[in-house]
Amino acid sequence: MSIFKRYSKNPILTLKKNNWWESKAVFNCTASYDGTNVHMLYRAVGEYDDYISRIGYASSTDGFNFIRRNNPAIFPTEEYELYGMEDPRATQIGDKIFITYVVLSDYVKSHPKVFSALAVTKDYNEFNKLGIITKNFNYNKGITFFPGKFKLDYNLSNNNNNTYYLILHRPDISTDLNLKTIGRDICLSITNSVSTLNNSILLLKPEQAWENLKIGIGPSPIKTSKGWLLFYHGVSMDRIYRVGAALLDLKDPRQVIARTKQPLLGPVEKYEKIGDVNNVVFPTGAVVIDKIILLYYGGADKVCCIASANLNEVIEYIMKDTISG
Ligand code: BMA
Repeated sequence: MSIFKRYSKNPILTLKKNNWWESKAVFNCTASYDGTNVHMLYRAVGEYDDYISRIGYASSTDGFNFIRRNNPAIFPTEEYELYGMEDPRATQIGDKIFITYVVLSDYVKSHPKVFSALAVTKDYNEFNKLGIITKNFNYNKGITFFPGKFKLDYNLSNNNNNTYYLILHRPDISTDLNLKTIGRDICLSITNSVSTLNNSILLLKPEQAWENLKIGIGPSPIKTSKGWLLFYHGVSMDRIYRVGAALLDLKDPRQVIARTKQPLLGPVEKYEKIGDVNNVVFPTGAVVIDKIILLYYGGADKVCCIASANLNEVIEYIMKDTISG
């Protein structure tokens, strides 16, 4: 039995036939919570010819019932966004929300490169686009910031006070990593600039059969008394997307304290098994309200869903079902 319970009214968002930009699919939703409202951004598709995605916005006072905005929140305006924007991931840092998203879809044949870009907002109304942040890599998607800067024992010559942004990502090549496996791992970039990812270390690599093809980061890490709680997606060789989790050391998130052996959630329900891409549970958002984690995920590249669990029980579970410690 899964520790996460699917919301009985899943899916919470489905396509809107009469709204052109979200008339085919809405999925892979991210979220932030300001103490009153849960703000959601989600990937939306309105046609299959070019498969260009836009990002929609919805808000909720209880985390379950969302009111959608009619127009896309983030849509292509820059040259690098010409082929759409996919899989937003939001992180609150100070009074700003940092939103990463994938640009130049790999479904667009003429654009083999896949980058990730950053936009910043304070209110989910105006989005300040800061450009591509993965220029050092040929292919890099699934980027999530840690919520805040870190004081770490790590020497970048241009940083005097040793405080860094920590950014989780998945590069395919590695200029400075000496990785044995390539394009399958979650890496951690330690940087004092949000505009370029570099100085990466390998954080997690696939360990179990259900995540053997690749793993990729999910929502922004959640701070708990036992460590940083990290959800990620793991893809098996037969391309089934499931959810795994890890705990990282609070003071030094380069240290992995524990990690699930078994997936926490995988495709079971029809809305997870059948869609535009079958058998996908793809988590990109998480908020904690009254010690309950609400995990937001895309089902089969078609709909947005929620699964919830008690925060302490999830942590206990990960510590028990662990592959390192
Ligand atoms: C990933 C991304 C996600 C998608 C998943 C499953 O590579 O493209 O947007 O949900 O594949 O198709």
